[in-house]
Amino acid sequence: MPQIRFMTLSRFIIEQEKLHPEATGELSKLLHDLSLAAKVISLEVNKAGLADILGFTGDSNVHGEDVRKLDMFAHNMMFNAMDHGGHLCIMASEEEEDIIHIPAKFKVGKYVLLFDPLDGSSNIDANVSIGTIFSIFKRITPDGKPGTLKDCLQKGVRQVAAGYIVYGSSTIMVYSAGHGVHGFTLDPSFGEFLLSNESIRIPQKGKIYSINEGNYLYWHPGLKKYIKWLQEEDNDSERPYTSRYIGSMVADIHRNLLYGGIYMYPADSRNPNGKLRLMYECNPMSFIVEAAGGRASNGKQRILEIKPGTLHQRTPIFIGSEYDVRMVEEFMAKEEKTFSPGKKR
Ligand code: P6P
Repeated sequence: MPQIRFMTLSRFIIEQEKLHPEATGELSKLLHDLSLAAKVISLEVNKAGLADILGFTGDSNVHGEDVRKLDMFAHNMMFNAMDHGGHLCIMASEEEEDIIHIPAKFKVGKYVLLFDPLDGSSNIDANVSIGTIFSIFKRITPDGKPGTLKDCLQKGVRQVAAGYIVYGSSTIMVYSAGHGVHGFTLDPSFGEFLLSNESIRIPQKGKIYSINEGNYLYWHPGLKKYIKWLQEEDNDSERPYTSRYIGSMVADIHRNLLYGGIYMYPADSRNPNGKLRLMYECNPMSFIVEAAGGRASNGKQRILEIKPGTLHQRTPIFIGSEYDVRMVEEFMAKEEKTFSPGKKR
């Protein structure tokens, strides 16, 4: 009788903690609180045709993007799940322009949480997979006082943990606290995340590329040559690759993490910094992919080495199997002199 390994996220976190004597248990409790938020958000995301949640609030977020009710629900759920545990000194969210302080009535902790509560929200009404992304740092300002923007604006290499939850055919939470990348699938029948992918490793080379080819005209010439190269026939390098683009970064990267491949959101002649946000999208996803043996850059520099200037800054991103990210970097380097990202129109 094959032994069924009934490993819940909570039990796994505790067992992982035992492996590291220096652990105080605070990060474990933080991750546990995050999983609670994920369960509630998953419940709402998976309710079909719920009129009062789907659709637009009529508001727009800090970036002028239409905010959907589920975005704000997810943002509020993350805040309400995380503000009172005593583990955080400050938070930041894609949905809030400024940093988010811990209410004065709650204890201030030593960690910093940045999150995108619901990435891919333009897909909500079409029932396409969407996701929550989170990034965790240790504070760098003195303990005991409220956290500051300085605590948030740290290089990605300083993250102590990061992860995402993808709400798809099932709800999966993937995280790393620096000791491997592990995936847990939510069993809705009793509301537990069960270990489903232990020690995830991304294939060194993939056969899938993910990019919005509708922007081809505006791309770096080296990127244009790379994509055309991927579409040529060559058995040795397993070309042509397969194009898969969901339009939800978390879902695209999750698939490529398991199967191998590359996700790209480049700068182009209209958007000199691309579209995706460094602090709560690119840094956490890069932390995960690198921990799984992959690579993540802005085309020239490792994402995790980018020194942040502002909370919502954007960065181009090329992320996935090491071979594939290195290949696109080479194609772009050869054409560097012939491209300069234009000013945003
Ligand atoms: P485009 C979703 O809005 C998102 O931030 C990512 O999740 C996704 O990969 C990308 O933007 C899609 O953007 O311009 O291709 O529609």
